[in-house]
Amino acid sequence: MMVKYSQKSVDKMKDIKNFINGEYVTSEKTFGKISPLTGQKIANIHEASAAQVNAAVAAGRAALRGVWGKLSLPERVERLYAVADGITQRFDEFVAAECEDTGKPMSLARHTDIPRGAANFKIFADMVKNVPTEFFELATPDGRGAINYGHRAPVGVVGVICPWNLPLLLMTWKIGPALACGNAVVVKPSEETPQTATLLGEVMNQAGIPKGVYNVLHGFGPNSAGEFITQHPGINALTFTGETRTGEVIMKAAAKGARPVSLEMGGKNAAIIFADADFAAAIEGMTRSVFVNCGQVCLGTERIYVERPIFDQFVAALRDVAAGLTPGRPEDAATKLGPLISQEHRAKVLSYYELAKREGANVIIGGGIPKMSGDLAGGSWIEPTIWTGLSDQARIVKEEIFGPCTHIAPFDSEEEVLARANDNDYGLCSSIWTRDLSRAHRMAQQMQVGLVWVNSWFLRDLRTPFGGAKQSGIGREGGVHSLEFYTELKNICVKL
Ligand code: NAD
Ligand code: 6OD
Repeated sequence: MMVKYSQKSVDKMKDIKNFINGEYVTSEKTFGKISPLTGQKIANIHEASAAQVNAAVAAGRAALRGVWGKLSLPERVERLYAVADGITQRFDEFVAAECEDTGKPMSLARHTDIPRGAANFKIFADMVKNVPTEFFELATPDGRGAINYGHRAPVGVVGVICPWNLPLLLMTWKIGPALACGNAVVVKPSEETPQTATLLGEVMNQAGIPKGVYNVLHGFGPNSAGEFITQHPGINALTFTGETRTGEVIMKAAAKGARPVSLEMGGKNAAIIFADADFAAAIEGMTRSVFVNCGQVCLGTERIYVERPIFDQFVAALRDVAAGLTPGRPEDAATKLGPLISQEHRAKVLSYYELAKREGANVIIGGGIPKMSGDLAGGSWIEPTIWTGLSDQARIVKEEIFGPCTHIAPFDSEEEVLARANDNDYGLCSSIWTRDLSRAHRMAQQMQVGLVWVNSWFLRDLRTPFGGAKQSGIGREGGVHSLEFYTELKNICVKL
Protein backbone atom coordinates (compact mmCIF):
# COMPACT_ATOMS: atom_id res chain seq x y z
CA MET A 1 0.00 0.00 0.00
CA MET A 2 1.35 3.45 -0.89
CA VAL A 3 0.21 6.48 1.10
CA LYS A 4 0.94 9.96 -0.27
CA TYR A 5 2.32 12.63 2.06
CA SER A 6 4.20 15.87 1.94
CA GLN A 7 7.72 15.27 3.29
CA LYS A 8 7.06 18.20 5.63
CA SER A 9 4.18 16.45 7.41
CA VAL A 10 6.37 14.71 9.94
CA ASP A 11 5.67 13.67 13.50
CA LYS A 12 8.25 13.62 16.29
CA MET A 13 10.40 10.80 14.95
CA LYS A 14 11.40 11.82 11.43
CA ASP A 15 9.83 9.79 8.67
CA ILE A 16 12.01 9.52 5.56
CA LYS A 17 9.89 8.59 2.54
CA ASN A 18 10.53 7.49 -0.98
CA PHE A 19 10.10 10.07 -3.77
CA ILE A 20 8.33 8.58 -6.77
CA ASN A 21 6.82 10.47 -9.70
CA GLY A 22 7.15 13.79 -7.87
CA GLU A 23 5.39 12.62 -4.67
CA TYR A 24 6.58 11.45 -1.26
CA VAL A 25 5.32 7.92 -0.63
CA THR A 26 5.49 5.59 2.35
CA SER A 27 6.21 1.86 2.27
CA GLU A 28 4.82 -0.96 4.36
CA LYS A 29 8.29 -1.74 5.76
CA THR A 30 10.48 0.77 7.57
CA PHE A 31 13.88 0.57 9.20
CA GLY A 32 15.66 2.81 11.70
CA LYS A 33 18.24 5.49 11.03
CA ILE A 34 20.78 5.49 13.84
CA SER A 35 22.71 8.66 14.65
CA PRO A 36 26.47 8.11 14.35
CA LEU A 37 26.87 10.83 17.00
CA THR A 38 24.85 9.18 19.75
CA GLY A 39 23.83 5.67 18.66
CA GLN A 40 20.19 6.72 19.09
CA LYS A 41 17.48 6.11 16.50
CA ILE A 42 16.59 9.41 14.84
CA ALA A 43 14.28 8.45 11.98
CA ASN A 44 12.17 5.80 10.30
CA ILE A 45 13.18 5.15 6.72
CA HIS A 46 10.58 3.72 4.32
CA GLU A 47 12.04 0.71 2.51
CA ALA A 48 10.88 0.64 -1.10
CA SER A 49 9.22 -2.55 -2.29
CA ALA A 50 9.72 -4.21 -5.67
CA ALA A 51 6.38 -2.72 -6.72
CA GLN A 52 7.60 0.76 -5.81
CA VAL A 53 10.75 0.22 -7.86
CA ASN A 54 8.49 -0.76 -10.77
CA ALA A 55 6.48 2.43 -10.22
CA ALA A 56 9.61 4.60 -10.19
CA VAL A 57 10.97 3.05 -13.38
CA ALA A 58 7.59 3.47 -15.07
CA ALA A 59 7.50 7.11 -13.93
CA GLY A 60 10.94 7.64 -15.43
CA ARG A 61 9.86 6.13 -18.77
CA ALA A 62 6.72 8.28 -18.82
CA ALA A 63 8.79 11.43 -18.13
CA LEU A 64 11.07 10.62 -21.07
CA ARG A 65 8.06 10.20 -23.36
CA GLY A 66 6.41 13.32 -21.90
CA VAL A 67 7.40 16.87 -21.03
CA TRP A 68 10.98 16.12 -20.02
CA GLY A 69 11.77 14.33 -23.28
CA LYS A 70 10.32 17.25 -25.25
CA LEU A 71 12.14 20.14 -23.54
CA SER A 72 14.68 21.99 -25.66
CA LEU A 73 18.27 21.96 -24.43
CA PRO A 74 18.14 25.61 -23.21
CA GLU A 75 14.92 24.86 -21.29
CA ARG A 76 16.49 21.82 -19.66
CA VAL A 77 19.58 23.81 -18.75
CA GLU A 78 17.48 26.57 -17.15
CA ARG A 79 15.73 24.04 -14.92
CA LEU A 80 19.03 22.54 -13.82
CA TYR A 81 20.28 26.01 -12.90
CA ALA A 82 17.08 26.33 -10.84
CA VAL A 83 17.92 23.07 -9.03
CA ALA A 84 21.40 24.42 -8.22
CA ASP A 85 19.85 27.67 -6.97
CA GLY A 86 17.27 25.70 -4.96
CA ILE A 87 20.04 23.85 -3.10
CA THR A 88 21.80 27.11 -2.38
CA GLN A 89 18.59 28.76 -1.14
CA ARG A 90 18.05 25.88 1.29
CA PHE A 91 21.74 25.55 2.12
CA ASP A 92 21.29 25.36 5.90
CA GLU A 93 18.63 22.64 5.64
CA PHE A 94 20.92 20.54 3.45
CA VAL A 95 23.85 21.09 5.83
CA ALA A 96 21.73 20.07 8.83
CA ALA A 97 20.37 16.95 7.09
CA GLU A 98 23.82 15.83 5.90
CA CYS A 99 25.38 16.35 9.32
CA GLU A 100 22.54 14.58 11.10
CA ASP A 101 22.96 11.51 8.88
CA THR A 102 26.77 11.39 8.87
CA GLY A 103 27.85 13.23 12.03
CA LYS A 104 30.43 15.16 9.98
CA PRO A 105 31.49 18.66 11.09
CA MET A 106 29.21 21.40 9.72
CA SER A 107 32.29 23.32 8.61
CA LEU A 108 33.05 20.44 6.22
CA ALA A 109 29.49 20.13 4.89
CA ARG A 110 29.37 23.91 4.38
CA HIS A 111 32.70 24.03 2.61
CA THR A 112 32.51 20.87 0.50
CA ASP A 113 29.42 18.64 0.46
CA ILE A 114 26.61 21.11 -0.11
CA PRO A 115 28.35 23.64 -2.42
CA ARG A 116 29.44 20.72 -4.62
CA GLY A 117 25.85 19.44 -4.59
CA ALA A 118 24.80 22.71 -6.26
CA ALA A 119 27.87 22.92 -8.52
CA ASN A 120 27.24 19.44 -9.93
CA PHE A 121 24.03 20.73 -11.56
CA LYS A 122 25.45 24.05 -12.72
CA ILE A 123 28.66 22.71 -14.24
CA PHE A 124 27.08 19.83 -16.15
CA ALA A 125 24.30 22.13 -17.42
CA ASP A 126 27.05 24.41 -18.76
CA MET A 127 28.88 21.43 -20.20
CA VAL A 128 25.95 20.10 -22.28
CA LYS A 129 25.20 23.63 -23.46
CA ASN A 130 28.69 24.17 -24.80
CA VAL A 131 30.03 20.86 -26.03
CA PRO A 132 30.19 20.46 -29.84
CA THR A 133 29.45 17.24 -31.73
CA GLU A 134 31.64 15.56 -34.34
CA PHE A 135 31.36 16.47 -38.03
CA PHE A 136 33.14 14.89 -41.02
CA GLU A 137 32.89 15.57 -44.74
CA LEU A 138 33.32 12.46 -46.89
CA ALA A 139 34.34 12.43 -50.56
CA THR A 140 32.27 10.00 -52.68
CA PRO A 141 32.98 8.56 -56.18
CA ASP A 142 30.13 10.56 -57.76
CA GLY A 143 31.76 13.76 -56.57
CA ARG A 144 28.71 14.91 -54.60
CA GLY A 145 30.04 13.85 -51.24
CA ALA A 146 28.41 13.13 -47.89
CA ILE A 147 28.45 14.57 -44.43
CA ASN A 148 28.55 12.73 -41.10
CA TYR A 149 27.54 14.21 -37.81
CA GLY A 150 27.23 12.88 -34.30
CA HIS A 151 23.96 13.10 -32.44
CA ARG A 152 23.61 12.36 -28.74
CA ALA A 153 20.39 11.04 -27.20
CA PRO A 154 19.75 10.22 -23.53
CA VAL A 155 20.33 6.56 -22.63
CA GLY A 156 16.96 6.40 -20.83
CA VAL A 157 16.25 5.61 -17.19
CA VAL A 158 19.52 5.45 -15.25
CA GLY A 159 19.87 3.54 -11.96
CA VAL A 160 22.10 5.45 -9.52
CA ILE A 161 23.41 3.53 -6.48
CA CYS A 162 25.16 5.72 -3.90
CA PRO A 163 27.42 5.38 -0.84
CA TRP A 164 27.23 7.17 2.52
CA ASN A 165 30.50 9.06 2.81
CA LEU A 166 29.68 12.20 0.77
CA PRO A 167 25.97 11.59 0.19
CA LEU A 168 24.75 14.69 -1.68
CA LEU A 169 28.07 15.36 -3.40
CA LEU A 170 28.40 11.87 -4.84
CA MET A 171 24.73 11.46 -5.76
CA THR A 172 24.59 14.80 -7.62
CA TRP A 173 27.92 14.02 -9.27
CA LYS A 174 25.91 11.34 -11.11
CA ILE A 175 22.44 12.86 -11.44
CA GLY A 176 23.76 16.32 -12.48
CA PRO A 177 25.19 14.98 -15.76
CA ALA A 178 22.45 12.33 -16.13
CA LEU A 179 19.71 14.98 -16.10
CA ALA A 180 21.77 17.44 -18.14
CA CYS A 181 21.91 14.76 -20.84
CA GLY A 182 18.11 14.38 -20.70
CA ASN A 183 17.78 11.10 -18.78
CA ALA A 184 15.46 10.17 -15.92
CA VAL A 185 17.00 8.68 -12.76
CA VAL A 186 16.05 6.14 -10.13
CA VAL A 187 18.35 6.77 -7.18
CA LYS A 188 19.11 4.60 -4.19
CA PRO A 189 20.91 6.53 -1.49
CA SER A 190 22.82 4.54 1.09
CA GLU A 191 20.62 3.14 3.85
CA GLU A 192 22.86 5.15 6.22
CA THR A 193 22.28 8.55 4.61
CA PRO A 194 18.76 8.98 3.23
CA GLN A 195 18.00 12.61 4.05
CA THR A 196 19.61 14.91 1.49
CA ALA A 197 18.46 12.81 -1.49
CA THR A 198 14.95 12.96 -0.07
CA LEU A 199 15.05 16.70 0.55
CA LEU A 200 16.25 17.20 -3.02
CA GLY A 201 12.83 15.96 -4.21
CA GLU A 202 11.27 19.20 -2.91
CA VAL A 203 13.91 21.24 -4.74
CA MET A 204 13.25 19.30 -7.96
CA ASN A 205 9.53 20.03 -7.76
CA GLN A 206 10.14 23.72 -7.02
CA ALA A 207 12.63 23.96 -9.91
CA GLY A 208 10.07 22.63 -12.39
CA ILE A 209 11.72 19.28 -13.00
CA PRO A 210 8.79 17.22 -14.31
CA LYS A 211 7.35 14.34 -12.30
CA GLY A 212 9.16 11.05 -12.75
CA VAL A 213 12.53 12.52 -13.79
CA TYR A 214 14.02 12.21 -10.28
CA ASN A 215 12.97 9.23 -8.16
CA VAL A 216 14.46 8.20 -4.81
CA LEU A 217 13.99 4.72 -3.37
CA HIS A 218 15.27 3.80 0.07
CA GLY A 219 16.52 0.45 1.22
CA PHE A 220 19.45 -1.93 1.30
CA GLY A 221 21.32 -3.88 -1.38
CA PRO A 222 20.52 -7.62 -1.56
CA ASN A 223 16.82 -8.49 -1.72
CA SER A 224 15.94 -4.83 -1.31
CA ALA A 225 15.76 -1.61 -3.35
CA GLY A 226 19.39 -1.84 -4.53
CA GLU A 227 18.95 -5.26 -6.08
CA PHE A 228 15.45 -4.47 -7.38
CA ILE A 229 16.85 -1.44 -9.24
CA THR A 230 19.97 -3.10 -10.64
CA GLN A 231 18.02 -6.14 -11.82
CA HIS A 232 15.13 -4.18 -13.27
CA PRO A 233 14.95 -4.62 -17.07
CA GLY A 234 13.54 -1.10 -17.46
CA ILE A 235 16.78 0.44 -16.17
CA ASN A 236 18.90 1.27 -19.23
CA ALA A 237 22.23 2.01 -17.51
CA LEU A 238 23.71 1.69 -14.02
CA THR A 239 26.08 4.02 -12.29
CA PHE A 240 27.51 3.07 -8.91
CA THR A 241 29.81 4.40 -6.21
CA GLY A 242 30.81 2.13 -3.37
CA GLU A 243 32.89 -0.89 -2.44
CA THR A 244 34.59 -2.95 -5.11
CA ARG A 245 32.82 -6.15 -3.99
CA THR A 246 29.42 -4.46 -4.40
CA GLY A 247 30.49 -3.10 -7.77
CA GLU A 248 31.25 -6.63 -8.95
CA VAL A 249 27.71 -7.72 -8.03
CA ILE A 250 26.24 -4.72 -9.84
CA MET A 251 28.36 -5.42 -12.91
CA LYS A 252 26.94 -8.95 -13.02
CA ALA A 253 23.41 -7.56 -12.77
CA ALA A 254 24.18 -5.12 -15.61
CA ALA A 255 25.32 -7.99 -17.82
CA LYS A 256 21.67 -9.08 -18.08
CA GLY A 257 20.45 -7.06 -21.01
CA ALA A 258 24.04 -5.93 -21.80
CA ARG A 259 23.51 -2.61 -20.03
CA PRO A 260 26.30 -0.04 -19.65
CA VAL A 261 27.81 0.35 -16.21
CA SER A 262 29.99 3.02 -14.60
CA LEU A 263 31.73 1.95 -11.40
CA GLU A 264 33.56 4.20 -8.92
CA MET A 265 34.94 1.91 -6.24
CA GLY A 266 37.45 1.45 -3.44
CA GLY A 267 41.05 2.55 -3.12
CA LYS A 268 44.25 2.16 -1.14
CA ASN A 269 45.82 5.39 -2.22
CA ALA A 270 49.52 6.17 -1.84
CA ALA A 271 51.14 9.56 -1.27
CA ILE A 272 54.82 10.05 -2.04
CA ILE A 273 56.65 12.81 -0.16
CA PHE A 274 60.12 13.73 -1.41
CA ALA A 275 62.67 15.46 0.84
CA ASP A 276 62.58 18.56 -1.37
CA ALA A 277 58.81 19.02 -0.92
CA ASP A 278 57.30 22.08 0.74
CA PHE A 279 57.13 20.38 4.13
CA ALA A 280 54.33 22.49 5.60
CA ALA A 281 52.22 22.04 2.44
CA ALA A 282 52.77 18.28 2.49
CA ILE A 283 51.71 18.06 6.14
CA GLU A 284 48.64 20.18 5.46
CA GLY A 285 47.74 18.03 2.44
CA MET A 286 48.24 14.77 4.32
CA THR A 287 46.25 16.04 7.29
CA ARG A 288 43.24 16.53 5.04
CA SER A 289 43.89 13.44 2.99
CA VAL A 290 44.15 11.07 5.97
CA PHE A 291 41.71 12.58 8.47
CA VAL A 292 39.05 14.68 6.74
CA ASN A 293 35.54 13.18 6.98
CA CYS A 294 37.03 10.86 9.61
CA GLY A 295 39.06 9.19 6.85
CA GLN A 296 35.95 8.17 4.95
CA VAL A 297 36.92 9.56 1.54
CA CYS A 298 37.64 7.17 -1.32
CA LEU A 299 40.53 9.43 -2.39
CA GLY A 300 42.07 9.41 1.11
CA THR A 301 45.65 8.34 1.77
CA GLU A 302 46.19 5.15 3.77
CA ARG A 303 49.79 4.65 2.58
CA ILE A 304 52.36 7.43 2.88
CA TYR A 305 55.88 6.94 1.54
CA VAL A 306 58.36 9.54 2.83
CA GLU A 307 61.94 10.00 1.58
CA ARG A 308 64.25 8.79 4.34
CA PRO A 309 66.04 12.08 5.25
CA ILE A 310 62.71 13.65 6.36
CA PHE A 311 60.94 10.48 7.56
CA ASP A 312 61.24 10.99 11.34
CA GLN A 313 60.40 14.69 11.09
CA PHE A 314 57.35 13.90 8.95
CA VAL A 315 56.03 11.20 11.29
CA ALA A 316 56.42 13.51 14.30
CA ALA A 317 54.67 16.41 12.54
CA LEU A 318 51.69 14.34 11.39
CA ARG A 319 51.42 12.79 14.88
CA ASP A 320 51.24 16.29 16.39
CA VAL A 321 48.45 17.23 13.99
CA ALA A 322 46.53 14.03 14.77
CA ALA A 323 46.84 14.73 18.49
CA GLY A 324 45.02 18.04 17.97
CA LEU A 325 42.03 16.64 16.06
CA THR A 326 39.26 17.24 18.56
CA PRO A 327 36.22 15.00 18.12
CA GLY A 328 32.87 16.61 18.72
CA ARG A 329 29.45 17.72 17.61
CA PRO A 330 28.97 18.93 14.02
CA GLU A 331 27.93 22.43 15.09
CA ASP A 332 30.86 23.09 17.45
CA ALA A 333 33.48 25.32 15.85
CA ALA A 334 36.22 23.43 17.72
CA THR A 335 35.24 20.08 16.17
CA LYS A 336 37.85 18.71 13.81
CA LEU A 337 36.69 15.08 13.63
CA GLY A 338 33.24 13.51 13.43
CA PRO A 339 32.43 9.87 14.17
CA LEU A 340 32.53 6.98 11.73
CA ILE A 341 29.25 6.39 9.94
CA SER A 342 28.04 3.45 12.09
CA GLN A 343 28.88 0.98 14.83
CA GLU A 344 29.22 -1.67 12.13
CA HIS A 345 31.81 0.35 10.25
CA ARG A 346 33.62 1.15 13.50
CA ALA A 347 33.86 -2.58 14.26
CA LYS A 348 35.48 -3.06 10.85
CA VAL A 349 37.97 -0.20 11.37
CA LEU A 350 38.76 -1.39 14.90
CA SER A 351 39.40 -4.89 13.59
CA TYR A 352 42.13 -3.33 11.42
CA TYR A 353 43.49 -1.40 14.42
CA GLU A 354 43.83 -4.77 16.21
CA LEU A 355 45.29 -6.42 13.10
CA ALA A 356 47.95 -3.68 12.91
CA LYS A 357 49.18 -4.69 16.37
CA ARG A 358 49.20 -8.38 15.42
CA GLU A 359 51.13 -7.57 12.23
CA GLY A 360 53.76 -5.81 14.37
CA ALA A 361 53.07 -2.13 13.64
CA ASN A 362 54.50 0.69 15.75
CA VAL A 363 51.43 2.61 16.87
CA ILE A 364 52.57 6.23 16.68
CA ILE A 365 49.23 7.58 17.88
CA GLY A 366 45.67 6.35 18.36
CA GLY A 367 44.55 2.78 17.81
CA GLY A 368 41.41 2.89 19.96
CA ILE A 369 38.19 4.64 20.88
CA PRO A 370 38.18 8.15 22.40
CA LYS A 371 36.31 8.78 25.64
CA MET A 372 33.21 10.82 24.82
CA SER A 373 30.81 12.15 27.42
CA GLY A 374 27.05 12.57 27.76
CA ASP A 375 24.91 11.43 24.83
CA LEU A 376 28.00 11.27 22.59
CA ALA A 377 29.21 8.23 24.55
CA GLY A 378 26.98 6.03 22.39
CA GLY A 379 28.36 7.29 19.05
CA SER A 380 30.73 5.51 16.68
CA TRP A 381 33.80 7.57 17.59
CA ILE A 382 37.31 6.43 16.74
CA GLU A 383 40.83 7.72 17.31
CA PRO A 384 42.92 9.07 14.45
CA THR A 385 45.72 6.57 14.05
CA ILE A 386 49.20 6.45 12.53
CA TRP A 387 51.37 3.36 12.15
CA THR A 388 54.93 2.76 10.98
CA GLY A 389 57.13 -0.30 10.71
CA LEU A 390 55.04 -2.66 8.56
CA SER A 391 56.16 -4.39 5.38
CA ASP A 392 54.40 -3.57 2.12
CA GLN A 393 52.87 -7.04 2.25
CA ALA A 394 51.03 -6.43 5.56
CA ARG A 395 47.23 -6.41 5.18
CA ILE A 396 47.16 -2.96 6.80
CA VAL A 397 49.20 -1.68 3.85
CA LYS A 398 47.28 -3.65 1.22
CA GLU A 399 43.58 -3.43 2.14
CA GLU A 400 41.18 -0.47 2.19
CA ILE A 401 40.22 0.40 5.80
CA PHE A 402 38.19 3.61 5.20
CA GLY A 403 38.98 5.19 8.55
CA PRO A 404 41.15 8.06 9.91
CA CYS A 405 44.36 6.07 9.73
CA THR A 406 47.51 5.69 7.67
CA HIS A 407 50.77 3.76 7.53
CA ILE A 408 53.97 5.74 6.93
CA ALA A 409 57.05 4.07 5.43
CA PRO A 410 60.46 5.44 4.39
CA PHE A 411 61.87 5.14 0.84
CA ASP A 412 65.26 5.75 -0.77
CA SER A 413 64.78 6.10 -4.53
CA GLU A 414 62.26 7.14 -7.13
CA GLU A 415 62.21 3.73 -8.86
CA GLU A 416 61.77 1.89 -5.58
CA VAL A 417 58.86 4.02 -4.37
CA LEU A 418 57.11 3.93 -7.73
CA ALA A 419 57.14 0.13 -7.72
CA ARG A 420 55.92 0.01 -4.11
CA ALA A 421 53.13 2.51 -4.68
CA ASN A 422 51.94 0.62 -7.77
CA ASP A 423 52.02 -2.76 -6.01
CA ASN A 424 48.33 -2.79 -5.10
CA ASP A 425 45.12 -4.21 -6.56
CA TYR A 426 43.46 -0.79 -6.35
CA GLY A 427 44.32 2.18 -8.55
CA LEU A 428 42.17 5.16 -7.67
CA CYS A 429 44.53 8.08 -7.01
CA SER A 430 47.84 9.20 -5.61
CA SER A 431 49.61 12.39 -4.67
CA ILE A 432 53.25 13.35 -5.23
CA TRP A 433 54.92 16.07 -3.19
CA THR A 434 58.13 17.55 -4.62
CA ARG A 435 59.58 20.82 -5.93
CA ASP A 436 61.14 18.93 -8.88
CA LEU A 437 58.39 19.14 -11.48
CA SER A 438 60.25 17.03 -14.05
CA ARG A 439 60.28 14.22 -11.54
CA ALA A 440 56.63 14.83 -10.71
CA HIS A 441 55.58 14.55 -14.38
CA ARG A 442 57.77 11.47 -14.92
CA MET A 443 56.32 9.69 -11.91
CA ALA A 444 52.71 10.79 -12.41
CA GLN A 445 52.73 9.25 -15.87
CA GLN A 446 53.87 5.91 -14.47
CA MET A 447 51.44 5.71 -11.55
CA GLN A 448 48.81 2.99 -12.13
CA VAL A 449 45.87 5.13 -11.05
CA GLY A 450 43.08 7.23 -12.54
CA LEU A 451 44.04 10.50 -10.81
CA VAL A 452 47.34 12.01 -9.68
CA TRP A 453 47.67 15.20 -7.68
CA VAL A 454 51.03 16.98 -7.56
CA ASN A 455 51.57 19.14 -4.46
CA SER A 456 47.84 19.04 -3.70
CA TRP A 457 45.02 16.65 -2.92
CA PHE A 458 41.31 16.53 -3.89
CA LEU A 459 41.66 19.72 -5.93
CA ARG A 460 38.75 19.24 -8.33
CA ASP A 461 38.05 20.66 -11.77
CA LEU A 462 34.76 19.06 -12.81
CA ARG A 463 35.68 19.30 -16.51
CA THR A 464 38.37 16.65 -16.06
CA PRO A 465 38.12 12.83 -16.22
CA PHE A 466 37.49 11.18 -12.84
CA GLY A 467 37.64 7.45 -12.14
CA GLY A 468 39.79 4.56 -11.05
CA ALA A 469 42.21 2.10 -12.63
CA LYS A 470 42.48 -1.61 -11.72
CA GLN A 471 39.94 -2.62 -9.04
CA SER A 472 39.03 1.01 -8.30
CA GLY A 473 36.67 1.45 -11.19
CA ILE A 474 35.41 1.13 -14.70
CA GLY A 475 34.88 4.16 -16.89
CA ARG A 476 35.45 7.86 -16.40
CA GLU A 477 32.94 10.56 -15.49
CA GLY A 478 33.45 14.33 -15.43
CA GLY A 479 33.27 16.93 -18.21
CA VAL A 480 32.66 15.47 -21.63
CA HIS A 481 33.48 11.99 -20.29
CA SER A 482 30.12 11.99 -18.53
CA LEU A 483 28.53 12.45 -21.94
CA GLU A 484 30.01 9.14 -23.04
CA PHE A 485 28.14 7.34 -20.31
CA TYR A 486 24.90 9.29 -20.07
CA THR A 487 24.19 9.52 -23.82
CA GLU A 488 23.89 7.17 -26.75
CA LEU A 489 26.05 8.57 -29.55
CA LYS A 490 24.66 8.07 -33.03
CA ASN A 491 26.35 8.83 -36.36
CA ILE A 492 24.08 10.31 -39.02
CA CYS A 493 25.47 10.05 -42.55
CA VAL A 494 23.80 12.24 -45.21
CA LYS A 495 24.59 11.67 -48.90
CA LEU A 496 24.59 15.02 -50.67
P1 NAD B 1 28.75 -0.20 -0.39
O1 NAD B 1 29.28 -0.85 -1.61
O2 NAD B 1 28.57 -1.01 0.82
O3 NAD B 1 27.32 0.44 -0.67
C1 NAD B 1 27.11 1.35 -1.73
C2 NAD B 1 25.65 1.29 -2.15
O4 NAD B 1 25.41 0.04 -2.78
C3 NAD B 1 24.66 1.42 -1.01
O5 NAD B 1 23.59 2.23 -1.43
C4 NAD B 1 24.21 -0.02 -0.80
O6 NAD B 1 22.93 -0.14 -0.24
C5 NAD B 1 24.22 -0.53 -2.23
N1 NAD B 1 24.30 -1.98 -2.38
C6 NAD B 1 24.93 -2.86 -1.57
N2 NAD B 1 24.80 -4.10 -2.06
C7 NAD B 1 24.09 -4.01 -3.20
C8 NAD B 1 23.61 -4.96 -4.16
N3 NAD B 1 23.86 -6.26 -4.04
N4 NAD B 1 22.90 -4.51 -5.20
C9 NAD B 1 22.64 -3.19 -5.34
N5 NAD B 1 23.04 -2.25 -4.46
C10 NAD B 1 23.77 -2.65 -3.41
O7 NAD B 1 29.70 1.06 -0.14
P2 NAD B 1 29.65 2.07 1.08
O8 NAD B 1 30.08 1.34 2.30
O9 NAD B 1 28.36 2.78 1.06
O10 NAD B 1 30.78 3.14 0.67
C11 NAD B 1 32.14 3.01 1.00
C12 NAD B 1 32.92 2.47 -0.19
O11 NAD B 1 32.70 3.32 -1.32
C13 NAD B 1 34.43 2.47 0.00
O12 NAD B 1 34.94 1.28 -0.54
C14 NAD B 1 34.90 3.66 -0.84
O13 NAD B 1 36.22 3.58 -1.31
C15 NAD B 1 33.93 3.62 -1.96
N6 NAD B 1 33.82 4.93 -2.63
C16 NAD B 1 34.38 5.09 -3.86
C17 NAD B 1 34.33 6.32 -4.49
C18 NAD B 1 34.96 6.57 -5.84
O14 NAD B 1 34.73 7.63 -6.43
N7 NAD B 1 35.75 5.66 -6.38
C19 NAD B 1 33.68 7.38 -3.86
C20 NAD B 1 33.12 7.17 -2.60
C21 NAD B 1 33.19 5.93 -1.98
O1 6OD C 1 34.82 15.01 -6.41
C1 6OD C 1 34.19 14.13 -7.00
O2 6OD C 1 33.57 14.36 -8.05
C2 6OD C 1 34.19 12.77 -6.46
N1 6OD C 1 33.56 11.85 -7.22
C3 6OD C 1 34.78 12.52 -5.27
C4 6OD C 1 34.82 11.26 -4.66
C5 6OD C 1 35.18 11.15 -3.35
C6 6OD C 1 35.18 9.89 -2.68
O3 6OD C 1 34.89 9.71 -1.53
